[in-house]
Amino acid sequence: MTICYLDCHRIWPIPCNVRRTILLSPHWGNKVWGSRALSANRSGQRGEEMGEVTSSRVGLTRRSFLKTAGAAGALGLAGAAGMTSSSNWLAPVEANADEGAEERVAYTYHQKHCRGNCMLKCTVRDGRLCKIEPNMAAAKGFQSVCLKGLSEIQHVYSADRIQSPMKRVGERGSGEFVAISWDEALDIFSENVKSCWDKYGKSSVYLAAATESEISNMRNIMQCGYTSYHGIDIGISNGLAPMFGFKAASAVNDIRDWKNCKTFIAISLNFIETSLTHSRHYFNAMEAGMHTIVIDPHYSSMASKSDEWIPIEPGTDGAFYLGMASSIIDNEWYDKAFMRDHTTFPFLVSTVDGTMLESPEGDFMVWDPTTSAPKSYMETNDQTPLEGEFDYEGVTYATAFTLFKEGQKTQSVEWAADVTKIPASEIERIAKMYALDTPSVLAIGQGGCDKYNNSDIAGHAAGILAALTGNIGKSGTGLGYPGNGGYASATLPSWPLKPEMKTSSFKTPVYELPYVENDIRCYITLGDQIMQHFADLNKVYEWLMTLDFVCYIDIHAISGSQYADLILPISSRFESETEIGGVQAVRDHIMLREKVIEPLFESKSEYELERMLMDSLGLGDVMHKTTEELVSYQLANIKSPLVDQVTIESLQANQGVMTVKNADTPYCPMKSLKFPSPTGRLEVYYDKYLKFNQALPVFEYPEETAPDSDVRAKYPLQYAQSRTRFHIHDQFCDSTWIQELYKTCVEMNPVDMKSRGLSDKDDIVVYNDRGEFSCPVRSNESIRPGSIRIMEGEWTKFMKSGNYQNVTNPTIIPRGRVMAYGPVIPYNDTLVEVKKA
Ligand SMILES: Nc1nc2c(c(=O)[nH]1)N[C@H]1C(S)=C(S)[C@@H](COP(=O)(O)OP(=O)(O)OC[C@H]3O[C@@H](n4cnc5c(=O)[nH]c(N)nc54)[C@H](O)[C@@H]3O)O[C@H]1N2
Ligand SMILES: Nc1nc2c(c(=O)[nH]1)N[C@H]1C(S)=C(S)[C@@H](COP(=O)(O)OP(=O)(O)OC[C@H]3O[C@@H](n4cnc5c(=O)[nH]c(N)nc54)[C@H](O)[C@@H]3O)O[C@H]1N2
Ligand code: SF4
Ligand SMILES: [Mo]
Repeated sequence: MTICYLDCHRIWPIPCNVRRTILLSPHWGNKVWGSRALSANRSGQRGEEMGEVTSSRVGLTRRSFLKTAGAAGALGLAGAAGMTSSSNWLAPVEANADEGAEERVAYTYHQKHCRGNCMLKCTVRDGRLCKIEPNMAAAKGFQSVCLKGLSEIQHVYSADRIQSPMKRVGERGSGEFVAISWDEALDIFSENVKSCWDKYGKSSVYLAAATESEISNMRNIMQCGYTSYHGIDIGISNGLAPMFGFKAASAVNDIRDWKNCKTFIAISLNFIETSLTHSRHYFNAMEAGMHTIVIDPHYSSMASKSDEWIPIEPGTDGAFYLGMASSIIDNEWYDKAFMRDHTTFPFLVSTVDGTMLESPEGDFMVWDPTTSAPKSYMETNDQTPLEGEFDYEGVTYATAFTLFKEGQKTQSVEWAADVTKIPASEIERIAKMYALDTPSVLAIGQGGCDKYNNSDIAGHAAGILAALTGNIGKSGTGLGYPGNGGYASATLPSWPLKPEMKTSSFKTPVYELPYVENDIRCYITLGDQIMQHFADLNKVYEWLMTLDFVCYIDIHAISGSQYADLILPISSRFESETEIGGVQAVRDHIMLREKVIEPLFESKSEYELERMLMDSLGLGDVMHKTTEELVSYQLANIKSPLVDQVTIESLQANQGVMTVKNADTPYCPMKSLKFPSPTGRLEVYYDKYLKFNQALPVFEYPEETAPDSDVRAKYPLQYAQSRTRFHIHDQFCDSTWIQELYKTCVEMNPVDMKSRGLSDKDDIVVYNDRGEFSCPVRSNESIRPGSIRIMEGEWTKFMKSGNYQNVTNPTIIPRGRVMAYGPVIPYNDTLVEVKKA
């Protein structure tokens, strides 16, 4: 069993095997930073001011409670009085077990956006959730829980729970609400949605859902525009997708296969914190001899537990990869046979216009030295040249590899050193290890570089490194984001609806809604997508103010709730009206969600709420009648070679979980080396992007944070937003148990603080031309000078003023519009200045 525990300085998901950490000494002008052991007290400061325990009990009918209690509002704990404030509340679980209280156990699963999906055993005593443990019926290696999971005992009963439906009574955005009945709430919902349908059509309604949301019918029944993601977690994938023919965006083996890896490079990835419960496999692989190198501007948790930390200039990962590629080329460390047989490097490209040579049948061509003419790539043999220029019918063709080598002359190792601020000798050393000390994994995160407009170039360049060296598909290799663990899973079908019930397409791309004229009139958000899924919040608020109807549906009243017309409470994964609350198939398991406790307050489970909302529109009859009916249907209709038969009863007989077949064999999806692209090869040359000069990756600086950016003179600090083990995005910010360990702050290197006259814990203002916010600053040597860091998801309520999104960069670049997954929201490409508040 694993309990991921926290103390004031660190959280380690397993009893940690402390590794040697090599700190390089990069030079900042004449300053040396990172050359000494860094303080362990990086982000988890024990606040001297302990998290305040809120025990306010505000009546449900009290007017303006949101305003009174701050933007997010505290409704208090009607019906759960004293729970959060009672220090003896936890003790009775064990201590009073013999006092005759009614006690039972139920099983559920936890959140997914931390990449966890932990299976939990919950003890309920006299109707109250009072103890959470890992479910030991899960397979070994999956029996985990972290502090966030443990603290649900307190978080479920949080003072920030939305307790009843509420309607706005003041101006939109004033935060003035009154509690109303469900009947009134459903009338408001249906009247407003129908009014938008009548006036503007069904596509005027936009439903946004947090990844945590499980419901899937209402978007189709309403035939509205729908997203759960846009502009997020797609940057590197944009660059990798063409290599796989747009049918995949990574080649990640099950992380249990890492024990076969020799060289592991983690870049823009803080895996042990952002895939906390998977991290045991990282440590297992290190024990088995895997050498680990972390490329990160900041001294991350991952850096602190790996063999090497190489600090990099933010936003320059692409240049690092290209420098590695030059090094591999210059030293001929590439795998010629792999390149010839499994990539498009030998394919012929016109030197005149960059197009790829195709046969009349549409086959790409390689050069045939025996006939001195092109032939189909399908006839590749060991004579097929990887390099060279060839004249054919009046045109000169070069192989894609020759063109790449030529292009790399301006992207040398020395050039990369200048851009990334990593010494050339280090780039070369890492390139050699990656190419020769194999198999190697290039593990790329979805934070960091992914949140820049040049991330597609980095993705393309990373793919080229794998294509040059063959570090892909085979056991011990890997390319791309490994955060979900790469486990095999069955897929559960959704409830069958009428065929015409499909979401409508957007006339304006979603990421641009706040910034350009568009047709959306009604915004329904499941979870706080207002704050999380856009940048430049002041613009987002301006847009919200123009809408006909804003409906906010969530467990807790998070920052965006104050802009709603109607707020609806849903319950957590521990609460359900019926014995069966849902099912998931993830991480090698089928897991059942049993009722742990009744829905608290007036909240409804998401499934129940969905049914009520659709009934209010007169469309509920197409849905399942109960959640149990849905779950039974899903289990009966799993079409997966990994599962023969599973029922609610068989799951219940095994503490709510079942492992899929072959669960203990690490899953390696591309081990046949038949890649999913049309040619079955890694397609390294992107002729589709010729117009952007990106057929082969050509590094571009990010816009705002480029060294010569005009904005730098006024706003010199790069603003990084990372994820933290203490939160899942905006979830758990309100958890007072977690606040005892981590409180909202901006972290800054002492060098930058000193030059601004700041002291630890001063309140500061972070600002740029877009806006500002204020919160305390914490001194942290782990932060790269020239950058500041905040943990994304922080609530307005815990700021001194403003919100962390007030300053973030929303700029979309034209190339983004043709990319596989659309443009990136370049959150990290943001410059700010700070001053004492
Ligand atoms: N506990 C927890 N886990 C989570 C989440 C959560 O909210 N909480 N969220 C999940 C989600 S949705 C995502 S997308 C993933 C993201 O998971 P990660 O990709 O691990 O995300 P981050 O921690 O934001 O960023 C990774 C690292 O990139 C570094 N970095 C920043 N800028 C750069 C750069 O320009 N170059 C390089 N090389 N490094 C840089 C940061 O310092 C950080 O250490 O996490 C998932 N897991
Ligand atoms: N500035 C900046 N912004 C960012 C990022 C960044 O790096 N910088 N990162 C971005 C990234 S990578 C991501 S993935 C997004 C993540 O942002 P979200 O998609 O919003 O994150 P989630 O954790 O999936 O969802 C959290 C919301 O869902 C609610 N919730 C929890 N459980 C449930 C449930 O069972 N059902 C429903 N309906 N709601 C539930 C929570 O109360 C909360 O409102 O944020 C993005 N925003
Ligand atoms: S927050 Fe994530 S890692 Fe922690 S217990 Fe829940 S699912 Fe597991
Ligand atoms: Mo994400």
